[in-house]
Amino acid sequence: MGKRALITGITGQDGSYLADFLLEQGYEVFGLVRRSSTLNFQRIRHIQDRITILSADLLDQNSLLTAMAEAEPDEVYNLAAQSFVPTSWTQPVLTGEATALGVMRMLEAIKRVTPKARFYQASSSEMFGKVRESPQTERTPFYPRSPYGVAKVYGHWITVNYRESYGLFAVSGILFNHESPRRGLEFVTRKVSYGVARIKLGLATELPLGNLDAKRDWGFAGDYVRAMWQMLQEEVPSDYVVGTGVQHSVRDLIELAFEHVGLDWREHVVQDERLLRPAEVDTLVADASKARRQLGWEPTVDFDGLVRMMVDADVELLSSPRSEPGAHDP
Ligand code: NAP
Ligand code: F7E
Repeated sequence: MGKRALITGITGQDGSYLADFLLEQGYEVFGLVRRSSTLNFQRIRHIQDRITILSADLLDQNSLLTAMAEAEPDEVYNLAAQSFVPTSWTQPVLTGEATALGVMRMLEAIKRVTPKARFYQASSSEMFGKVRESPQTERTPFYPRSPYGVAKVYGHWITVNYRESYGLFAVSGILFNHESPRRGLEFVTRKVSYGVARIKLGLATELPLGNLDAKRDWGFAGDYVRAMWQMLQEEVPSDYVVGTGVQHSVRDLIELAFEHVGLDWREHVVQDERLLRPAEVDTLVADASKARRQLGWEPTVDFDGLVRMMVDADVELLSSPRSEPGAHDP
């Protein structure tokens, strides 16, 4: 019989790629979805009849206990979170409830209902924040720079703590930025690819951006969900850094994206002070040697390939008559 997996955050970027991947592996997939006034299924529409949707919210312990009892999962992937860094300053309490305490509620649900289930926590390179060393490994100390980063540090350590306190198979993947045509429109890579496509098609002339000097290690989301699964197939639970090891600035990103459609970014990008953050993470780059060595994980898409993929997808999306942001494959 196939394994059963429960994914929180299945309507998000990573949840949708992970669901695709697990279905390909023959899993029965359960997805936890919170109630909202309009359905938000763009990213999972193509697999909607192959997965089971359960209604629950990370803020509601009872709903998680019920979902766990219904799904009886072998593997649980906790990808749900308030994941946008700027929102964590305007809604710090909500961010703490979902991104920090939500992890503990998930672990409690597992401990009480399905203690044999393996648990993946979506930790983040934002925990490194004002970096103490470069590149960052599993041993680099954390110095988060936003309420989001602080909440992720709680989620990380409560996962380690439940592993050590109760013997749960619980692991954290410390993932660096990963992107795709399914990325939310507010994150910088998608904001750029979508903005470039709009300018190319004559739908806009300007693209307002914040800090162009920030540097990130950007990879492709499809590669990163494979690493999540690989972590849960190991004999011994352990935490892993996942990233490409290659760093680029936001300026590199816009240069490449505009160049790809034959435009000069200097004629279109405008700096908007309101998009600067109260505290910035200036530089991040992964040393993913442990994941490469132990899991055999390798990224298949490099920065150039990623940016071109995203720009091409958005040009195609906006060129089609009934375009819907976020709905695009892959
Ligand atoms: P995303 O696209 O923003 O998706 C977040 C998901 O969480 C959505 O499905 C959202 O549901 C759900 N959610 C939010 N609050 C919830 C709540 N209270 N109860 C239940 N579900 C809730 O994020 P992503 O990029 O796929 O990232 C997945 C996870 O990895 C997140 O935990 C993120 O913080 C973490 N992470 C991401 C990256 C990255 O570069 N993408 C890197 C490191 C770590 P709705 O659709 O209803 O909003
Ligand atoms: O910003 C700069 C911004 O919002 C990247 C989340 O998935 O990855 C993501 O967090 C950089 C920052 O991602 C704009 O200041 C400039 O330095 O795309 P982002 P993020 O904050 O790195 C981590 C790993 C996560 O865990 C998070 O969940 O780009 N930047 N101008 C801009 N950023 C945005 N969003 N918009 C701009 O206009």
